[in-house]
Amino acid sequence: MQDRYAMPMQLRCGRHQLDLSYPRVMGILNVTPDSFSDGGRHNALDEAVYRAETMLAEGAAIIDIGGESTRPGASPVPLQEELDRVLPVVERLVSELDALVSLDTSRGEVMREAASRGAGMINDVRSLRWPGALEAAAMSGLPVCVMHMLGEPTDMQLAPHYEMPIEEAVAAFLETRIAECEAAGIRREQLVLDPGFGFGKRVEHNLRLLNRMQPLTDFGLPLLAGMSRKSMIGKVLARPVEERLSGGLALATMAVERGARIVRVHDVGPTVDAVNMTWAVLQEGTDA
Ligand code: 7PM
Repeated sequence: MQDRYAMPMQLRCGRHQLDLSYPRVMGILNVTPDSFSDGGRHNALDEAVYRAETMLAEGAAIIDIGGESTRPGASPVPLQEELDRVLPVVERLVSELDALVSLDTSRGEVMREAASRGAGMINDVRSLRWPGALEAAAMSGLPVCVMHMLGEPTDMQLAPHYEMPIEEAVAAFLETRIAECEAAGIRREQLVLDPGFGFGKRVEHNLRLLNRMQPLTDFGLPLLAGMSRKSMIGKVLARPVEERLSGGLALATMAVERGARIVRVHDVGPTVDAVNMTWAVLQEGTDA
């Protein structure tokens, strides 16, 4: 049997090269105005840089910078506000920490401006479906994370319903998005695929999708899984958001076992340990 864990994968992220021949952790850095309520010790920008520095020291390979616009029920922030929030953080993480920065955005303008400041990856939960995003991403030459979502963040959790098994719906969606990206000039090898946990899915959908995620590796592209602190953990374990770490580590472990090469999380240190431990097991006894 071909070793499904042995696919060689490298992303060219601008100045950085990202080796995905083993699983890596992406640390979440929210740069919303309310993300920095530390009593005014620092300004928001210093605080963001400090958080990123901590996550890198804990072993994060990528820092994912995002505004609040992708959260369920959220309405998009105005363009200028997103630029003002995000670009200064990109600039400092790149110049001071030489970090591999990913941008959680759906806007072509933000992608363009971030790329020119040294961002290394585009993470668009809308998979480049907003006007101008495909072109901007293609122009940047950066890797793009293509994620499944049913509906829009404003309505996606109202009553998600699928006419086929969730894993088939996700695979069909990703196949279409891959084709659109390639048609726009994005090289296939620069794509990362994401099942989109929590985006237009009920808890049973999310659990089944994780359990049946492994066939998504058949696209031959790296998989990203983002389940950190999400409501699927809250619902199964009856835990509030600040008590979801153990559940999240179990899910990260399972995602890696099923082929994920990037895990997007808030709690970088514990996740790096969980993922590295899982990987050590997978390395022994799989046919190379
Ligand atoms: C509330 C609910 C707040 C969900 C924030 C979120 C993903 C992502 C997000 C993901 C990729 C969060 C999410 N989730 N990008 N952005 N994959 N690629 O937990 O699963 O941060 S927003």
